[in-house]
Amino acid sequence: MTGITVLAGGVGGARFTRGLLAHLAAEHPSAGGEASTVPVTVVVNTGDDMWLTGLRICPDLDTVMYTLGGGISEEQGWGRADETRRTSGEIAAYGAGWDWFTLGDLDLGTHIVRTDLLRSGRTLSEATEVLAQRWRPGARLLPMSDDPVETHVRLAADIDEHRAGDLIHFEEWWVRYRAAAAASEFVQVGLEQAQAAPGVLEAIRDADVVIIPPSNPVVSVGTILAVPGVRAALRDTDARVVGVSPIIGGSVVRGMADRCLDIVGVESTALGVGRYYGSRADGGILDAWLVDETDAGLIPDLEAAGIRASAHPLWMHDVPATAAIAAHALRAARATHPIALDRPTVQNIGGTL
Ligand code: FO1
Repeated sequence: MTGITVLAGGVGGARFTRGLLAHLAAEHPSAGGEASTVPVTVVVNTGDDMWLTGLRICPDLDTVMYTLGGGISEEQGWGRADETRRTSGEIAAYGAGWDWFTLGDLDLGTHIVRTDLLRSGRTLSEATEVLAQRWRPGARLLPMSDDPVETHVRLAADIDEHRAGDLIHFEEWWVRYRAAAAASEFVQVGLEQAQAAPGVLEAIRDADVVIIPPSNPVVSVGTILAVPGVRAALRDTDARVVGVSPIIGGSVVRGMADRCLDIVGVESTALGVGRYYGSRADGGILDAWLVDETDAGLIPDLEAAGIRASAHPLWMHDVPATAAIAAHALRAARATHPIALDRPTVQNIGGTL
């Protein structure tokens, strides 16, 4: 059994994967130490990554690692629980770093160790593996690439010290300007030279199911899809590819993904995003698409676009609600194609190898 691969960004992807792991632990419990017999790989967006005060910051990798490892700040969705900000206060007092981008004291521990590993010659994949050994996320975390790829935003108007036409890092646009600064395009700096990280293309090609969680379709999922080889792997895989809409009832669930969709000219609806991903029959990536019950009226239009859609409650209120969404996603995969998860394996019937 080759399991499930999730292509995730930050908060939405991390929370969805937490629910998926809870569902699998309940449905496919393992006799051994692992929670379930179904291996899960999370391919994580690294386009939000940056160098800041000498440290390599990987927001989405850390959000997934902390969320699955139990260290996340639930109210923020990012960063650590029980965080303090003494060191970032000192950094700001020197006029260094970004005073509008908070690096908590506990979080800095992760950035310092990761940067130390990178400076000692480890790849981002190797560094991620070392950090994950402490957090035991219950899934394999793979950066989409070990090569630096940074999403930048081209400003459409002067703002502060920036001029129209300038490129600023996505995190400055997202955090300092709350995605409200006029912008004309996203530019993934370094993408052409980037290679998929070891194991990423195999994790897509060999999976039983690939899930596109409710992450930001443009700067998170879109960036992963733009890594050379990823779209081809999605086209060629025998896995069923199931997406979960990040838009419910015409508004984004959290974050400001609608601002990103506007910039790339995609309608901020479950139909718009479904079409943006496209059906595999038409050269897109979806075999199935989950929309919220309030968007059930969009299903005829989605079907007309060749996208097999179904309506379910998609609010990730808590882990059980998210586990139910994951169950619907796996059922949608089975509906399009019998998958290995259904076939009883030795472990599932309590036997031992
Ligand atoms: N988001 C904010 O809105 N404000 C912050 O100060 C902030 C700091 C931060 C530090 C580390 C980190 O891993 C994430 C951080 N984020 C912050 C969240 C980040 O902008 C988002 O998680 C993703 O980049 C978008 O998905």
